[in-house]
Amino acid sequence: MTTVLKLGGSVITDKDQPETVDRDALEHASETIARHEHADLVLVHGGGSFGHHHATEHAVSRTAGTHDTDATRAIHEAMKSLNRIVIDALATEGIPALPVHPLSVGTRTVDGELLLSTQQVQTMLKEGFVPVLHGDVIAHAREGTTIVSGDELVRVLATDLDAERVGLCSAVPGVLDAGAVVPDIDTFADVAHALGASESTDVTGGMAAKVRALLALETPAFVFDREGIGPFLEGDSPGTRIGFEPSG
Ligand code: IP8
Repeated sequence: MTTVLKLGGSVITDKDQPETVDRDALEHASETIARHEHADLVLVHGGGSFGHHHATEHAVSRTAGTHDTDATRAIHEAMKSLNRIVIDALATEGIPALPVHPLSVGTRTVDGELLLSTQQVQTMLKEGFVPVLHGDVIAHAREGTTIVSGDELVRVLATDLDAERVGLCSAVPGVLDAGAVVPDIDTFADVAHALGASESTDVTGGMAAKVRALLALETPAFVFDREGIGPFLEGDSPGTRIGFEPSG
């Protein structure tokens, strides 16, 4: 049973301080994953203060591209640095984590559709590794390069790998409406009134984009904070359940 878990950039970095890791949060997440079943687990992490500041500086988003190689490399290298730090933290806890860089395995069509090769992820899983992907820049037909968010990667991975559970660990304990966690979301209209813009620099749309991406899945998806990682990996339903009604 494949599980896809995204560690949000706002969980593992200080989003307001350029290129700053939240070591305590990253260690907590790594320890929690190590203590739970992590066979058949795919991890994805977001950009946080590594990707988003560079993307904003160079005015690159999911739709607005660049042909500037230096800008593309700056964003990609920042994300690779964060990925290395995440992999190291996981490895310290004994998790057999391996990097997968979307720039090298994904592309966007002229219509903006994300195409991602997942054979390497599937083989890694079969061989007992934990693949770790990350938000990145990718080549985009007629745009040069654009940003691919971790949420988009989660969506494609969940579909291609036929994942049974998807979890997004974010800075908040679920999707919030007036400060309270919304337990279930079945349509975007349920929460449209509650989803404002993300407060920190985030070129990929914050919680609204997250909810839309998860609604597109035919897989139970959950949004929770760091305290939800353990319960999620144990098969519980922490935070907000989005878009799929579990049958039992
Ligand atoms: O934090 C964005 O990924 P996200 C990645 O999952 C970059 O939206 C490079 C800004």
